[in-house]
Amino acid sequence: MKIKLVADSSANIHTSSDMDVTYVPLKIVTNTKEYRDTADLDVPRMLKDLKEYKGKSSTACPGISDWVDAFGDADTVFGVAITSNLSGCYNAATIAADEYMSSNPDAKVFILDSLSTGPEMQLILEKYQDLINEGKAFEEIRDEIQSYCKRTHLIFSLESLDNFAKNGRVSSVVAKAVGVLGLRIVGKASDEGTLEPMHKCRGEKKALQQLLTTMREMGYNGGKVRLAHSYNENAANTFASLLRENYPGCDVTITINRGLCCYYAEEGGLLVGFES
Ligand code: X90
Repeated sequence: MKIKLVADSSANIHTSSDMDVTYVPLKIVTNTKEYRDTADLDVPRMLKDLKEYKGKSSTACPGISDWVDAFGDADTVFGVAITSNLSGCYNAATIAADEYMSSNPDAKVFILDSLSTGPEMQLILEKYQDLINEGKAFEEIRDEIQSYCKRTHLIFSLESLDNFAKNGRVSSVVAKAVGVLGLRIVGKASDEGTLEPMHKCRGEKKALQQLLTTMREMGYNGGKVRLAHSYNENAANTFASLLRENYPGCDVTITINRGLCCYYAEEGGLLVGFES
């Protein structure tokens, strides 16, 4: 029996070697160019291009056939998609799942709406992999992953919400309040899967302290943490050390955001996925 794990590219972990995940790329689009968020996308180059580019840019989710292609010839598929409240990705994935199951009557497909993105999706994929390795049945895995994602969370520190505002995914009033030099917004993925700003912090050090406080308030007590940064290794390393000082032995790893997350989290952004 062939089991497959699939996720859209906002999960960021194309480079991970211990998990076999098939990625369905989102796209970053300008009037002159289209960047597919695949494993070989040169993200720093894309960010440089976008900085120089004066026109409008946006993103696009994968289509139904992209998901069906990712399912390949698997008998069992487990997947996870970026929040359905900010993207059409999950919707396309569920239509693809229905199509796949009607043309392969023995196949089973389950796609989870993460109501989140980035490193929280990474945690979910790791959990799927553990459950598969334990040899659990499809239905058990489907139920367990749904309870697991109730105790996974995503918080972030961002320096700019411009691309969110330009694409109508937060109000421009919220975005303007953040775009002040040196100010960072600390917030979370809400229960509905939208961006919820919580605190304005002056300077990175304060933002990192606030992230830790927010994690605690949300029930963090030494569980797994996955950090993903947009070329801000310093913030990620400092935050990882802060965590280890406070929770000795906690399991923290660091990845770099891929195209989609880098586009929205923008330079300096830090995303924190964690278990409560
Ligand atoms: O369908 C599309 O075009 C994709 C739209 C994606 C919009 C959200 C991207 C979020 C990237 C930024 C920081 C975390 C925010 C959390 C909100 C759930 C990551």
